[in-house]
Amino acid sequence: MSEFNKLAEAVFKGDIKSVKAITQSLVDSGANVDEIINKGLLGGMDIVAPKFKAGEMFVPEVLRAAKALGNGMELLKPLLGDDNAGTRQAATFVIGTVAGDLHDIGKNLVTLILESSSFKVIDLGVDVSPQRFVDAIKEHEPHFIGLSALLTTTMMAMKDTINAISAAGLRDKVKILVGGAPISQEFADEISADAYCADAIAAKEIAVQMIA
Ligand code: B1M
Repeated sequence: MSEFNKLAEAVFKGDIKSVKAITQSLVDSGANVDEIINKGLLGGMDIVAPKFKAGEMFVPEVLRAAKALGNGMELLKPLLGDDNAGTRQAATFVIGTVAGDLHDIGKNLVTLILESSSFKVIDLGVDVSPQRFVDAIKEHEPHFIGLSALLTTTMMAMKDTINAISAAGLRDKVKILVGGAPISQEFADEISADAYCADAIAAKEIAVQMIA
């Protein structure tokens, strides 16, 4: 079994000690950080997903896996290099998972990648109401709003959020980026978001392009 597979397996098992040890040993051996994230840490969630769907894994076990993944990401955070920090120092990003939705692993990953690229990120957490996004725009005057949704039932809360931002007269003050497993480019267009982000790296790259 490769070290990446061992790391994925440790995430799946929620074995924090092994996740930290294998992540560190991959770093020490010079492995590519993107590969450690994608093949190792997120590879673990790829094992979790079908088992959770099939009812073979339950919420506490999934949360343990998520926690283990987070511990691995924390070790990698200082290594997520910044290629062009100067241009982004003033760019603020308000991010949150929309109302009714408690999934935050993807959002946290996006936050980590953005912070590592010198964006100032204000994370509103999960189950964030449209009004809280509106209030955050008024308070922080961000360049970007990031909306995350993982459930087909909460996708429409993205639309509600964008409508609330428009109704508050703030739509032209922010770029709205959306992401999450059920989200697509078509859906982003339908709800008049400014961009769809397939993953955390895409979110960073799109935001960088928008402020260039
Ligand atoms: Co949930 N869950 N879950 N869950 N869960 C899904 C989403 C599901 C597809 C599993 C399944 O049945 N196949 C299914 C949704 C089905 C549907 O809607 N059609 C589901 C369900 C049904 C539920 C519950 C209803 C289960 C229940 O209680 N009966 C419940 C809902 C709770 C709620 O939110 N109200 C629930 C609960 C949970 C847990 C609490 C156990 C846990 C969440 C823990 C946590 O987040 N702290 C959980 C998990 C872990 C999952 C799966 C297994 C994994 C999600 C994940 O973290 N993926 C998931 C199955 C799946 O997605 N295949 C599932 C890894 C993560 C890195 O990827 O979030 O896609 P992702 O993020 C990516 C991109 O999408 C993008 O970048 C990220 C990194 O590259 N991205 C953005 C995401 N947000 C972005 C925002 C941006 C930009 C990019 O803004 C700029």
